[in-house]
Order: sequence, then structure tokens, then C-alpha cells
Amino acid sequence: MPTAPRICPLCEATCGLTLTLDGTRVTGARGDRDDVFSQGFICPKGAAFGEVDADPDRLRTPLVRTDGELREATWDEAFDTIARRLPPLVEQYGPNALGVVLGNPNVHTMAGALYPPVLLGALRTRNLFTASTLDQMPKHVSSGLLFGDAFAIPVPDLDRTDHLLMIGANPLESNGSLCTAPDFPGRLKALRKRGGTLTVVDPRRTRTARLADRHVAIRPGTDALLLAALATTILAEGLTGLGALAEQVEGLAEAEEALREFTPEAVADACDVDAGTIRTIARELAAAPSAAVYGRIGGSTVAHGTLTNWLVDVLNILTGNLDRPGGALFPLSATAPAPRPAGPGKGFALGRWASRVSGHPEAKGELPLAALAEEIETPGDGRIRALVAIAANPVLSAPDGDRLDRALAGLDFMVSVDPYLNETSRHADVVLPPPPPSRSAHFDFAFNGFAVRNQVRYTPAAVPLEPGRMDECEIHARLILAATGMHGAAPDTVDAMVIGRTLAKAVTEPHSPAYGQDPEQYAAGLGGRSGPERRLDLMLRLGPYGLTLDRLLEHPHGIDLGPLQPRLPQVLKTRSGRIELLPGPIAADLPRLRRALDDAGTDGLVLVGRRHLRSNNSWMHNIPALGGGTNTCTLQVHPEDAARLGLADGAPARIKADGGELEVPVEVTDAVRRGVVSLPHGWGHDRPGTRMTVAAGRPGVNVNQLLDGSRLDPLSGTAVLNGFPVDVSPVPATRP
Ligand SMILES: Nc1nc2c(c(=O)[nH]1)N[C@H]1C(S)=C(S)[C@@H](COP(=O)(O)OP(=O)(O)OC[C@H]3O[C@@H](n4cnc5c(=O)[nH]c(N)nc54)[C@H](O)[C@@H]3O)O[C@H]1N2
Ligand SMILES: Nc1nc2c(c(=O)[nH]1)N[C@H]1C(S)=C(S)[C@@H](COP(=O)(O)OP(=O)(O)OC[C@H]3O[C@@H](n4cnc5c(=O)[nH]c(N)nc54)[C@H](O)[C@@H]3O)O[C@H]1N2
Ligand code: SF4
Ligand SMILES: [Mo]
Repeated sequence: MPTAPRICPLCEATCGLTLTLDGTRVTGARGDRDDVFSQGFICPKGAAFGEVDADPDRLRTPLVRTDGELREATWDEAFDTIARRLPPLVEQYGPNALGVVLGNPNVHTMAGALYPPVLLGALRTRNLFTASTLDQMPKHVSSGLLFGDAFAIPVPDLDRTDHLLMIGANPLESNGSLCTAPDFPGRLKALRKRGGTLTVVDPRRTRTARLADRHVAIRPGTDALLLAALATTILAEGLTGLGALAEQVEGLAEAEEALREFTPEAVADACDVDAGTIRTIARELAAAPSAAVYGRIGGSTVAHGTLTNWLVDVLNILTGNLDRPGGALFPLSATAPAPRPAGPGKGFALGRWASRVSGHPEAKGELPLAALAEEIETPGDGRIRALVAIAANPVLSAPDGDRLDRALAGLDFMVSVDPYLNETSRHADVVLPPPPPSRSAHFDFAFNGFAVRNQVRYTPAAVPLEPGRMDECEIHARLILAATGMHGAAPDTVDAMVIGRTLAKAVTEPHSPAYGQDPEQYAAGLGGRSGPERRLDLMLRLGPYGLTLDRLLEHPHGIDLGPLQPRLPQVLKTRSGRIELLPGPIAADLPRLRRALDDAGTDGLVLVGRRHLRSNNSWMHNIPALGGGTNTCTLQVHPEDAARLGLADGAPARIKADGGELEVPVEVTDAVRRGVVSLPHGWGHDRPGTRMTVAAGRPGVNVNQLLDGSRLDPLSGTAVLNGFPVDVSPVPATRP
């Protein structure tokens, strides 16, 4: 049977797959043993690539709303409608009348990397919302402040480290995040096999925690306190070892002073981790020949998310592990611009503008997704009247979906770029469906920059597009043209414009490989059979390895570019040109952390989320092969809490919080610690007007309905999705 390579787009691990094909049908997927990075690894989601690809509920044509109903339409009708209705709204009410929502799969498609920045650059709206404010924005803010670049995110050197301290991540289910590592589980096992140590901090005894040398079942939301106490211990006991970093760091004494009061004894009750354990972890971290601290969702979507992420890197710095093999290093992707010479940069600004209704500061040019509904609902100048949602399902993924659901229904105009008619896209006036992944080329613009090894791979579409379908890059390009008054122009006009602009700048930069050349001549020499391929070729040529698209095509299983290398000080773009260890906004947020010590030790229940290996956020519950078993929407409760509250395994419970209440079946398990209940996200597929038949048959409940959107990490605008208070009670049996 014919086969074709395809990088898996279903999570951040970016495994190379070998698809088996029968004509244009994908009949199976196995791990590509020749892939330079994943070497044959595959998980159940990747193995179900064929089912994901062939889901009969995927939309085959655009949908356009006529007389209140979404009907199948041609591409011309769809883009004509956008061109007719969108620009007049922007013209009449200004650029901020258009909101843009970018969801998670944009980091898993070429289109999502190449076109939204062009759309935003042309439209100039301040109303940009992305999944980052439900996810990793605290890391961007922390990196922006420390290193001057929101994308300078150190990645744990998984394959060489002697010691890994993992905060709020469960890679045995998630396969890793902001740490692209195919076969994360195998890499953790290898760490233990070579005598290394793994400590996992998680209120649940996860599959990852079970693999660890030590599991610390912390009280949710208190990791910043724990990490601060680790830092004070290292400082107070003279265990710092900045080594080569010493001359690059400023603010060490100030940071020491600012953290001084967070001693192990001071935080122990709040964290429910005894002071002795905290000291031991600190000493082991400092003593390890090499070590990395790594934190993800459980340390991000919490009340002190930015402080937690900052402290992760403070610890990497204090122990001298930042930018050193075995520690936490900055990857260098093949499509990153060729490194400019080291020196002071522009720095990172926060809060350059604020949201209209609640005054939330922008972070990285974005406003909190939790504030989208109020920006649509609240009358006045700058109200969002039109929305473009690309690969996003905020009705399920963001706080208070019911309110957002109503708000979306009140828009003047909405476009969704989405393969499904789901909880969010059902509100669109025009739905533009991308083809299934086997029909798309793939390149990991985002994840190569967060990978544990420098490498580069490109897979062209495995199967040609059927007649009547449109590549997602072309959909995005045509959307840009229709939204900006250039409707009808050829889609690669957009790519030519970007190439022209990029080269105009590059030829003036002495560190660029294109320096001093003629931009038009350079552009004429680019390879690639399409606009997006030419852009990829350009980025590779201007990148740090001097690669070309042709070179990648000669290596269908990828090119290994070696282990991560130290990159300081070149990475730094702070105004000082150094690592600014205690940035102003961080110092200003520490009193709030101090106050968290006082509210500690309450007996109430708090809720945390969880992920399942066979699911992915809100959109994969429609694949029968991935459903069932333990992949269900249950409320996990510790046996002692269940007994105290009168909750029985399998019986329904009512769960109440700030934003609402839900009824959900209980799963009694000691995998969650006392005082903590766990409910997964991405469920709640029971709204009318969707076309996801399998998901609708086992809808589950939407955990985000428990939130009203008011709980945010103030520095990053990230929603608090973990560690919020809830009340749980049994649902009284009703008489027949
Ligand atoms: N309570 C709670 N809520 C959470 C989280 C949590 O841990 N707890 N996690 C948060 C996190 S980390 C994230 S990233 C967000 C994710 O939330 P979203 O960004 O809303 O992402 P998804 O839920 O994955 O929905 C993705 C949408 O993209 C569509 N899609 C799938 N493939 C493609 C494609 O190739 N092209 C296009 N154009 N569209 C596609 C899907 O049909 C779906 O509509 O959820 C957040 N919400
Ligand atoms: N199978 C699968 N894989 C996925 C996804 C998916 O939905 N399914 N989603 C993808 C996305 S968008 C992302 S962002 C990544 C996320 O990748 P991870 O961050 O690894 O995701 P989770 O599995 O949610 O792990 C978070 C852990 O934090 C714990 N936790 C909750 N609150 C706290 C707390 O206050 N403190 C501490 N220390 N721990 C806490 C939870 O119990 C959970 O085990 O996964 C990606 N991969
Ligand atoms: S681990 Fe992620 S990238 Fe690898 S096969 Fe599974 S879903 Fe795909
Ligand atoms: Mo995410």
C-alpha cells in the first residue's frame, strides 16, 4: 500500500507519522521510525489520524447564513458575503469594531502561523483574543520581562538533565507543552534510568506523578509560594551557583530581598507541604550536576500564574541552570530570523492599552479571552460588532460559555474558519472549512522554537485536494483580501506582499543573509510551488541554518540540527541587555502573593482540571475510536471528601461556583488529594444547532460554566481555570 509521511498536528509533540493510503483515503497511521526527532513514537491520537481525517461530520463546503439559517454555499458566495458585510462595519465603527479570536489549532497549521499576523497587521484592531489567555500567557509575560522577548522561553533539556522539577504538567496525558518532545514518557523513563531524579508537583497523583521519584501533592494555586520558598532557601543557605550567568543578571540582591519573607515555614501551611520537604527539594535542586525546573498549565492558569512562571526561571537562574546543557535552554528554530548581534533591545512593555469595559491591560497585544463577551455586549464606542474566529471554540474553552453564546448571537457579523459546525461556529454568518489534515502541508513554525532538540521537518500534503475544497492557506489569504477591500485579488498577492516587506527589511540588516542584495532578484530566486511554500523557503534562507525548502524536500524524515546550545546573551532584548531578575511589574505583584499566605488553609474544596490522552481540548470528542473507557466527563473526588459530603461513586453531584452550577457523575478516587475535585474541560456538547453527532451523544458538562470570567492572573489576563473554590453536594434522588 502506498504511504506518505505526515507530521502529526494533534498535539505539541509533533511526531512524524507514516500514513497508509488507499487512493485518497487514509487507512492507517504508524510512527515513522526514520523521523529524525520522534523515531517511531506514536500515541493513540496519532494512531487515529485516519479517523480524525475522515470524520463524516467535517464540513465539506462553506456555509453562509441566509434567512437566519446556515446553508451550504460556494466559496465565491462565502467570500463575496464577507467582502460585502465586513469592511463596511469597520469603516463605519472603526477598527476595534472587529474582534479576532485565534484558537489553539492555529499553532498546529501552516495557515495559522503565516496569515493571522497579516490579517491583524492590516486590520489594526485592539480586540485580539487568543487561547494564550487560557493557557501560556503568564510564560510570555514572564519571559518578556526577564529576557525582553515574550518568545524567549527556556525549555528543559530533557535528554541531558540530571534533575527535573515539574510543576503542574502531566505529559503522560498531554505529551508535553512548551516543551516539544516526541515520546515525552520515554524521555522521562530514560532520565530515571540514567540515575536522574524526577519530582512532580501536582494535586493529583497523575500517570506522570506515578513515574516520579517524588510526588508533592500541593494545594492548588499555591505553587508560587512553594517556588518562592525554594528560592529563599537556596539564597539563604548560600546554595546559589549562577556561574557564567552572574555577569548577565541584574537585580539579584533586590530579588533576594523581595522574596525573603517566603520561607519554607511561612508557606508550608498554605501549600500543605512541610517545610522540611521544601528544604530538601531546594537542596537537591541546587546540588544536582544539572537541573531544570519546568511548569505548565497547573502553574499557569492560576491566580499567580505570572509569578509562578517567573519563579520557575528564577530558580533556573539561581542554580546556574539557565542556558546550560542539562538545564533549561533556548531552542533555535530553522525559521527564526538569523540572530542579530547581542546588545540592548527594546524591552517588553505591558499594558500599552487596556480593554474598553473592564480596563484589563493588554499583554503581548492581546486582551483576556475571558473578557470577550462583555466587549461584545456592552454598548458604546469601540463595541465589538463583528468577529473573525479562527480555529477557536471559546464557547466551551473560555469562562462562562452561556454568556458568550448569547453575546455571539447578538453580533452583526461573524466568520468562523473551522472544519466543524460546533458550539462557537454555529453563530457564524459564514463558516469556511479547511480540508482534513491529510490534504494539508505541515511545518511547525511554533513548536520548533520550543523543542528539546533543534531539528526541522516539512511534510507536503499527503493527499491532493478534492475538487471544491480549498487549502487552509488559501482560505486565510482570501479572507484577508475580502476583509481589507482587496476582494478578488489572487491569493498569492498576500504572500508576495509579505515576501516583499520581509526582504525590504532584511537587505538592510548587516546580520541578515540577504544583506545588501536586490530584494526583487532575491524574491525571484525563491523555491516553492505556492505562496506559503515560497514564504517558508524565504524564512529558511533568512534563518540561522541557511536552509532551503529544497533541502527539506530532499529529507522527508527531517534534518537533525543537534542538541540545544547556550544562546545567551544574544537572546536578550531587554533595555539593559541583561537578564532583569526583578522586573517592576513582578515586584508590584508580590504583595498579592504575600496576602495569599493569609487566606491559606481554608477547608473549602477547590477544583482543578485534567486532560486525557485520547482527547484534545474541545474538538476531539467526535471521534468514536478515541472515546469511551476512562475518557469521560466525571468529577473526581477523594474518598474522604466523598464520605464527608455523602457522594457515591457513579451517582450525580451538584457542583456550584462563582459562575454557575452543574450536575455531573462522581468518580471516587484517591488520585486527587483531599480538598480537591477534578473535572476535565472541552465537554458540554449539548447545544442545539451543532453538527458533531458523536460528541452530542455523550455531551458531558462544560466545566467553564462554573466561572464568570472575573478570576484572572492580573499581569497576563489569563483566566484562573485551576484552583478555584467550589461547593459539591449530592443530587437528591427524585421520586419517579
Ligand atoms: N477549564 C479549562 N479550560 C481550558 C483549559 C483547561 O485546562 N481547563 N485549557 C485551555 C487551553 S490550554 C487551550 S489551548 C484552550 C483551547 O481552546 P480553543 O482555542 O478554543 O481550542 P479547541 O477547544 O481545541 O477548539 C479548536 C477549534 O479549532 C477547530 N479546528 C480543528 N482543527 C482545525 C484546523 O486544522 N483548522 C482550523 N481552522 N480549525 C481547526 C476545531 O473544530 C475547534 O472548533 O482551552 C482552554 N480551556
Ligand atoms: N491528550 C491531550 N493532550 C493535550 C491536550 C489535550 O486536551 N489532551 N491539550 C494540549 C494543550 S492545548 C496544552 S496547553 C497542553 C497542556 O499540557 P499540560 O500542562 O501537561 O496539561 P495537563 O495534562 O492539563 O496537566 C496539568 C496538570 O496540572 C495539575 N494542576 C492543576 N492545578 C494545579 C496547581 O495549582 N498546581 C500544580 N502544581 N498542579 C496543578 C493538574 O492536576 C494536571 O495534572 O496539553 C496539550 N496536549
Ligand atoms: S503524541 Fe501528539 S504528535 Fe505524537 S502522535 Fe500523539 S497526538 Fe500526534
Ligand atoms: Mo493549550
